Amino acid sequence: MSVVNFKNIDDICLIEINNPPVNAISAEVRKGLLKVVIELEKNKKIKAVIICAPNRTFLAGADIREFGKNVDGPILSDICNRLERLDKIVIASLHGTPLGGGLEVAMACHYRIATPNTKVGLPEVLLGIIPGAGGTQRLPRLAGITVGLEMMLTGKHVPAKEAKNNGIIDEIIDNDDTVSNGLEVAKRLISNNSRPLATCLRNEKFVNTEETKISIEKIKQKFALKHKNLFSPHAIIQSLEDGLNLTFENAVQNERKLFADCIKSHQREGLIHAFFSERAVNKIPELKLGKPKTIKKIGVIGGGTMGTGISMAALNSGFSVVMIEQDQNGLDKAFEKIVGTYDRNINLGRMSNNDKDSILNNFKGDTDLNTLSDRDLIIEAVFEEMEVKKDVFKKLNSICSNETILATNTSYLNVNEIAEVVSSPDRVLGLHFFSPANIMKLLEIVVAEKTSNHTVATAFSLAKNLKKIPVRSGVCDGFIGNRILSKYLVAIYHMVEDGASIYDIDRVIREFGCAMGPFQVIDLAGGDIGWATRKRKAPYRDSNDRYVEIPDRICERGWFGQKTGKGYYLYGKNVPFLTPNPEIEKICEEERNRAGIKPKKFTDEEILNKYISSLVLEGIKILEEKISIRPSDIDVVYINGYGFPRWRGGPMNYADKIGLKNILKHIETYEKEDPRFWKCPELLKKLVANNTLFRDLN
Ligand code: 3H9
Repeated sequence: MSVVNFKNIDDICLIEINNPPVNAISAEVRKGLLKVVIELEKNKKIKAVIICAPNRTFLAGADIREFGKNVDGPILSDICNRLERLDKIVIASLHGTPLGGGLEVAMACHYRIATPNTKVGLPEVLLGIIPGAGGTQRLPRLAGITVGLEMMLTGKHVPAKEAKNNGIIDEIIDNDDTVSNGLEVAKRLISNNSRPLATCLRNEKFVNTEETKISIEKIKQKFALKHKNLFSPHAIIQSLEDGLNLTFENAVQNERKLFADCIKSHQREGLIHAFFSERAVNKIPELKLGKPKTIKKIGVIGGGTMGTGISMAALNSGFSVVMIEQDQNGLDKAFEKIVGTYDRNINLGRMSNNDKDSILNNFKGDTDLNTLSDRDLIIEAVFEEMEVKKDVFKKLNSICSNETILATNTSYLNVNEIAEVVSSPDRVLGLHFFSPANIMKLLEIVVAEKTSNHTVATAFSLAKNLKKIPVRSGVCDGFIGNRILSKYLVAIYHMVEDGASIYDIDRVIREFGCAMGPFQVIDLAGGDIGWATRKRKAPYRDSNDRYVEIPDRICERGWFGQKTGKGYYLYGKNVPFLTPNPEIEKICEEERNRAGIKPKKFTDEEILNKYISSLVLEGIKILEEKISIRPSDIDVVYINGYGFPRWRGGPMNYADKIGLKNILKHIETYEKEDPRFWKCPELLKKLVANNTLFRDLN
């Protein structure tokens, strides 16, 4: 069976596309589609054409694996234009997720029908490209310039009802059979002698007026900050703006040129790497061997920031949650925080009072751990102290059945040690959520020595239900994310003690594309957190390791960042954003003097090289120790948990891009200055010697 099949039923031609899993428009699909279109151009009997894809979804877009490769085959844009020019009524019968090129094919058809659950969108911007098959010209003609631009600049998936209201879909049919829907509508349109107007000819919503200019300007301003480092959003706006002054044919050609520029860009490569990496996280050995258990009832121990965030994440996905706190006061505070978050969402129009009530119906707070005896899964989020955690797990061991999965939300502690206190450690694992846990997508799934395949499979299935991106990590201090974070923070403090300015470091890392500089992050999270970790580790610290005391001096003054109004920056009602704390530089100078260091100047390039090299250095060690299965998992952690620019594809992908040879050269140079900290991993030397990349290990 070919990927594109067609049959004529009387005067109707039914085209069915079948390219699993998501009917991506590969070269084969384009060839098949063009062949049918050429047949139809010659056929005088056929009056209507239906395009559908009766498996999982209508075409979900171009086959993005082909981007950047030399692939033969007709251009989708040309096929769309020929389809639109056919002298028959062309109907797209949609279901699933007609996205990108899929929606572009549909918009080139003369009439669009959809099942109620269909979601449409042009998500190209998320991949660093622009719609390249007429999307920037046809969408605004159907939905208007403002709606069209918003859709293209956010990449959001629009539900059928909304798509119908704004003119993208003509009819919603409450029947999942897209073939019979298509046939019914085709027969009706033929018998009514209707001939819907081709999209390219609809100009009423696509006019170049003063009002249009103002609307576009408003949208540019709205997205300016979000898109400041990106290339493709500006190309989308340009394509649309240019189109207002060009004929449709020329506008589509212009769009192709802009599309080609995007395809060549590093941003496209980085974003597509991120897309596939986020799907690769699920390819782990345990999922082949383990069978997920059904989880309905969740227990959360601890009502602090993490406990409330995890509870909301679970509640939002329909789980029943029991939260345990030490006393009623703790429970009241936690409940207040949860209700406050939902109330804010109601005020922002993101949910209704009814939604809030039904979510909170699934929530119960208690001070008695025994209440957790009926839970399928319990997540502990108590104080980050080994003995405290062990005590909780010992109690859970006697309260819950051997079937209950027990998870710790520790960020650093040894999950193997925690598991030892439980009679069946196969059901113990780490579920490391990131704060705020109801928002952040990343979930590190920490597999301990004795964690069973079933437990791991259950955790991955839970992550899917929570709409999180799970990444498998082995056990080590800080797992994947925090271990790398600890390393690069030390590298950064070394730089500061050597003479670099804290504010230059933050600026350079922001300019690189990170959401925030590391010192901003410390101020946001609270300097006391890192301080507590440093104190915990102090007894085990090797006296030969270089230790910079600057952050301790700052914490000793009670300056923990935003929550104390002072940290590396100053905070307050009338204090402008990113106002440096004027006393910090003095503390740095004193510490440099105390350590006998003669400060030197750092260029932006030196700062960036050291930052990236330290990230990659620890990433490689994590691979060598098999804490992470593949480099792309590290990328996913850094993009989704630590604000690393998605368009750079993550630190390991970025290292590939700038060349592992260069990373090796930097690390070997730094190793001469500080051989303990910068000891060069064998894996890096091997990769460079073999001329291979991290990508080859994925
Ligand atoms: C475009 O169309 C440009 C146009 O303007 C044309 C210009 C000429 N290609 O996500 P899932 C794979 S740009 C290749 O787990 P779900 C995916 O890797 C494109 N492969 O399923 C995975 O493979 P594996 C615009 C693709 O149900 C499998 O399909 N379109 C593509 O959670 C299942 O995917 C988009 O950006 C693709 N386009 O979600 C849509 N899409 O099993 C991107 C998916 O080996 N796709 N795969 O890991 C999506 O958003 C989601 O995949 C979708 C399904 C919502 C469709």
